[in-house]
Amino acid sequence: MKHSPTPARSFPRLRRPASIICVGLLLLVALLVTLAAPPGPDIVGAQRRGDATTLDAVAVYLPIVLKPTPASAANHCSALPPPTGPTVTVSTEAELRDQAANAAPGTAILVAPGVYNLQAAVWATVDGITIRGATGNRDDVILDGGGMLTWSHTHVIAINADDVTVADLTIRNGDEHGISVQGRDRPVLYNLHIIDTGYQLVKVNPAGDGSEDGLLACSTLEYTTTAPEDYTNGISAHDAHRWTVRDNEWRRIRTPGNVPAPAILFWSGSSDTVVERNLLVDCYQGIAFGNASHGPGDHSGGVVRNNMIYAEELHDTAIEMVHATGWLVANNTALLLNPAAGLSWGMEARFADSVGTFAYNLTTLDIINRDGAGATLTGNVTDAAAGWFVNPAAADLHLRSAAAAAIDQAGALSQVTDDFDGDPRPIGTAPDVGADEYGGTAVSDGWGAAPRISEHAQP
Ligand SMILES: [Ca+2]
Ligand SMILES: [Ca+2]
Ligand SMILES: [Ca+2]
Repeated sequence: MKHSPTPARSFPRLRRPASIICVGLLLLVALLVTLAAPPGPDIVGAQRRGDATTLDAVAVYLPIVLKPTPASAANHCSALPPPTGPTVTVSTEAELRDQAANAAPGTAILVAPGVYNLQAAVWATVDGITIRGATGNRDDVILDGGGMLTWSHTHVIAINADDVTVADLTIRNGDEHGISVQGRDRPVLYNLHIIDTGYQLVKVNPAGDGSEDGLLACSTLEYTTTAPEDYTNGISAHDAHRWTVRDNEWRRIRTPGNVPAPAILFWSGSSDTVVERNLLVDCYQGIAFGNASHGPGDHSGGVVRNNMIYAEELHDTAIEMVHATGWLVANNTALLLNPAAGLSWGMEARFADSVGTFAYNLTTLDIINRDGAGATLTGNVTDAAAGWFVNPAAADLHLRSAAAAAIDQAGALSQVTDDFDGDPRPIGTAPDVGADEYGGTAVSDGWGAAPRISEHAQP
C-alpha cells in the first residue's frame, strides 16, 4: 500500500491584527525551539521530557514543523556514486575483457547497454577497478556465459585483484560460477542479478590469507528452476573474513535431487560474517556457517540477523551453525511450510564444538541443539502461523497485528538496532521477535530493477 504523508493542517483563519501579532510571536518561538532542538524524534522526546506546554501550544500553529518524525527506514541500497577516477566505456565483450585485465588501476569500466555473449571469462586482474553497467539499471547490461556446465570458461567474471567493484549488471548462463573471487580483498558486488550458473552463483576461493572485507549487497541471485546438478550454493565462501551479505534476494537455490546445499554458506575457516536483511524464497536450505563435511574451526564469530526465509517448496533447515563458534543468530523470520521427511526443526546448531546464541527468532519449526551442540536459546518463538504475516504467499513476512506473541516480545540486543526494512528498533514498547519491527513506515529502498517488497498496511 502506498504510504500517504500526513496531511498538513490548515492554519486558523485570522480576523484581528492582535491575532497576527500573537501568531507571529508563536512562530518566532517555534522557530527558536526548532533551531535549538536536535532534529528528528528528539523533538518528540523534548515534549515528553516536560516542555509540553510550549511545544504543544506552538504545535497548534505549526503542525508540520513540530510533527513528530516517524521512525524512518534507512536506504541500504542507494545507487553507487558516479566514478571519481578515470573512466572508459566499452561496448564489446572483447573490449570488456581487455580493459578488465589492462586498464590503469582505479579505472571505472562502464559497460554500454546490451547483451554480451562472452567468448571467455572476464578476468579482473587490476587493483581498484570497477566494472559496472553504464546506466545503473542492471537489466540493461547482460553478460551471458553461454550456458550452464558447458565446460568452456568456468566463470563469467573472475576477480584476481584487490578492491574490485562489480555492479549494475545481469550475469547469466555461467559455466560454473557467475562471479569467482580468488581470495582477494575488499571486493564489492552490488546491484547484480545473477541467474542460472552451473555451480555456485558466487564463489570465494581460498588463496593467500583469504578474502577479507567483501560485500555482496542489493542483488538478486536465483535459478529459473534449479541448479543443473546436485552441487550448488548461492554463495560459497572459503577462508573469508569480515564479509557482509546484506539486502539480497535469493530464489530457488536448490538442486534437482534436493541435496542440502545452503543458499548462503561461509566455511573453511571463515570468520565474522554478517548476513542481514536478506530474503530467501524457496531455497532448499538457507544460511549456514560451517558444514558437516568439515571439522572444528569451520567458522568463528559472525551475526545472522533480520533475514526473512520463506519456503513453500520442499526444504531442509533455514539456518544451521555447524562446527561454528561465537555466533549470534537473532531476529530472523522463517515460515517453513514443507519440511523434508523427518525434519521437525528449522534452525540448528550441530556438533559439540558449535556454541553461539539463537535469540528472538520467529519460526514455524523448532530450534535445536543437535549432536551435542551447546547453543543458548533466548526468547525465540517457534510456533508462528501463516496468519501472523502480511502476505505469506508472496513471501511478505512482515507482521500483522495477529502476531501478538511476537510484537513487543523481544529483548534489546546491541547487535540488532534495526529491522528487515531498516526501521530502527524498537517501535512500540519493546523490539519484536523476528525480522520485522511492526508499525514502521513504508519502504522503498531502491533494490535495483526489482523493487523490494514494501511494508504493507498493518491491518
Ligand atoms: Ca587477504
Ligand atoms: Ca515493537
Ligand atoms: Ca518493519
